[in-house]
Amino acid sequence: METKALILITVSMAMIGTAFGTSHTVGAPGGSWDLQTNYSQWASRIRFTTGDELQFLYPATVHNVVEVSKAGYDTCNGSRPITTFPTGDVVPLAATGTRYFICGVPGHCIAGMKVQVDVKSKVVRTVQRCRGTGNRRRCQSKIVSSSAAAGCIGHSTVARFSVAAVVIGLMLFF
Ligand SMILES: [Cu+2]
Repeated sequence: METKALILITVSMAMIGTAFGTSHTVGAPGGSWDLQTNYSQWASRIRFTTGDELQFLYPATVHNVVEVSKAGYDTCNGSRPITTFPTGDVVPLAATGTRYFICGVPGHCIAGMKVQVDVKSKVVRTVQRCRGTGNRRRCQSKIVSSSAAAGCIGHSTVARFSVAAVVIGLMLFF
């Protein structure tokens, strides 16, 4: 019964971990979607994973957001947009791959209003930490995404714990 509950908790936590991504405000902190921010520097500090979203904050009278191809990004040409975002823009990063965004207002992309985002797949794994031995053994499962620090527990330890958990689970079920 306890094991069933534990497995249920682990599975639901894994699902929650995958469902909720991070919202990245473009240029933040210190900047937004403007003519001052260095976006290659901004993007280089962030690991974008599937399920995340981009939020572009800007006055709609001054700027806009146009998603373009790599060619459109390189040449600052927004004439054949993939998607145009007129205002208040939240862009979900659903799939892996590179996405390119520029400001479509003449002169702004050339001046630096362009951002390239590499979306990686989100790898979620479970880390189990145990304390004590025998009847006093208490274990705690924790979901960590691949972007988070692994801490002091190595991959092989994690794998061994997972195998042990599955074996114990099967023994109790059958
Ligand atoms: Cu602009």
